[in-house]
Amino acid sequence: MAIRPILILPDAKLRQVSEPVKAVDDDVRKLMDDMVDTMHDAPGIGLAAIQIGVPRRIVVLDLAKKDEPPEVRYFVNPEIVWSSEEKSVYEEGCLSIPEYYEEVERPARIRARFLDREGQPQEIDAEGLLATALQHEIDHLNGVLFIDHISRLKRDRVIKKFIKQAKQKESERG
Ligand code: GNR
Ligand code: NI
Repeated sequence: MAIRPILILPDAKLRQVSEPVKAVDDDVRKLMDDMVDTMHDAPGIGLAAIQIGVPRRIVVLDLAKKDEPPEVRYFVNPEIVWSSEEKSVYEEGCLSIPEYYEEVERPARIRARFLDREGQPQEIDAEGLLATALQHEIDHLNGVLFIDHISRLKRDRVIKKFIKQAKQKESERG
């Protein structure tokens, strides 16, 4: 188990499309454990493997509140098979775009298929924060960030800010 560094905007890897997992084996489970450690340390409610630089279609979620016991969920090769016409709006954030929050509109309810930690096929009906978080994570697997769902003006502004921050950090390192 280990906490791994989280990639930050504008890291080009965040735009990569992740590859399907062929078999849910011990290597995949070890990676998922590192993802959970990294997510809990951050802390965040979800993490996609590409956020720690691994381009595989793997997501972990834990929507439990701080004072509640952890409720980790594992999703391998998740696919949305149905989404509602009805939309809902949540204020989203992303560990790869720290300290930036904006409202995003997405389908209010989805049905997703995925493999669980044991490689067994599962289906889930999600609504509320679970639906939002799962869509946010599946976007990551396709190289999509939540800022792609906001206005171009706001998106360009936040990208510019993070490019500037990255340049500053680079010059500090010398
Ligand atoms: O920790 C996170 N919180 C969050 C809040 C609203 C909508 C989505 C999220 S996911 C985010 C963690 C993250 O960046 N996952 O990719
Ligand atoms: Ni994210």
